Amino acid sequence: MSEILQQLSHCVEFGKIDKISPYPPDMKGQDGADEIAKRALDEGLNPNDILEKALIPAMAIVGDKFSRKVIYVPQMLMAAKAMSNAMKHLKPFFQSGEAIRKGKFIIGTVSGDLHDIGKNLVAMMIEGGGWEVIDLGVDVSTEKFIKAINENPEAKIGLSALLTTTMENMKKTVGTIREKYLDSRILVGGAPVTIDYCQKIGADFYSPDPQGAVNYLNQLKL
Ligand code: B1M
Repeated sequence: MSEILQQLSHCVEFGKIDKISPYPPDMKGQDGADEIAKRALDEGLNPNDILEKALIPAMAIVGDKFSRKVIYVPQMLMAAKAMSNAMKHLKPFFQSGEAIRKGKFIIGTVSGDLHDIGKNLVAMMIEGGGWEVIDLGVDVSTEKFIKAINENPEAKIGLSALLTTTMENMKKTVGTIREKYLDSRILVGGAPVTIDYCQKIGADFYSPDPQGAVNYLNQLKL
C-alpha cells in the first residue's frame, strides 16, 4: 500500500479527524483524515482505491479492536468521524453519475440503529449510478419508510442494519412494506445481514457491498 494510503488508514484507525483536532494527543498538530484524503485525490489516487484499500480496512480494524475491548465507544466514534471527513472529499467522485435519473431509490438505516457510514456509501454509489436517492437517515421507523413509499410508490427501497439486534426491526419493516406494496423491490444489506436472512424475511436482494446494489438496480431498468 502507498505511504499516503497508510497514513490515511492510520488516521481513521486512531480517530485523527483533521489537523486542528487535538485527538489523539500523540498526533496533535499533524494532518488528519480530512487533509490526507484531499491530498490523495490531488495526487491522482483512484477514489475507489482510497475507499477500499485505506478507509474500509481501517474501520474493520476498529471493529475488531472494539470486539476485543482494546477500544471503547468514544474511540469508535472518533474513527467514524475521521472516516466521514475523508469521505466528504470522495463523495463528488461517486456522485458524478448521469444527469438523467433512472428512477428513485429510498434508503435508510432501520429503527434503533445509528450506523450510517455504510448506508451513506451505498446511497452515494447509487446516486452516482444515476438514481435519485431519497435518504431517510438513521433510526428509520417502519412508518417513516411507509410514508416515503406512499409519496414515491414507484421507488425501489433499501434497508441497512449493522446490529444483530436491529435485524429484527429490518424484518418487521420488510414485512410491513411487503404487506402494503406486494410488488415493491426491497434490497437489504449491512455487516450482519446475509443472503439467507434476506430470503427469510422476504426481501428481494441482498448485497454485501454498494456496487452489488447498483448492479441489481441497473439490471431492473434493462
Ligand atoms: Co458500532 N457496532 N455500535 N458504532 N460499529 C459495530 C457494528 C460492531 C460489529 C462492533 C463490534 O462489536 N465489533 C457491533 C455490533 C455487534 C452486533 O450487533 N453483532 C457494534 C456495537 C455493539 C455498537 C453499540 C451497541 C456500542 C455501544 O454503545 N455499546 C452502539 C449501537 C448504537 C446504535 O446504533 N443504536 C454502536 C455505536 C457505534 C458508533 C456510533 C460509535 C459508530 C457509528 C458511527 C456512524 O455510523 N456514524 C460505530 C461504528 C463506527 C462501528 C464499526 C466499528 C464500523 C461500522 C462501519 O461504519 N463500517 C462496526 C464494526 C465493523 O463493522 N467492523 C460497529 C464501515 C462501513 C463502510 O461498513 O456499515 O458494514 P458497513 O457497510 C458496508 C456493507 O455492510 C454494505 O456496504 C457498505 C460498504 O461496503 N452495506 C450495504 C451496508 N448497508 C447496506 C445496504 C445495502 C447494501 C449494502 O442495500 C440496501
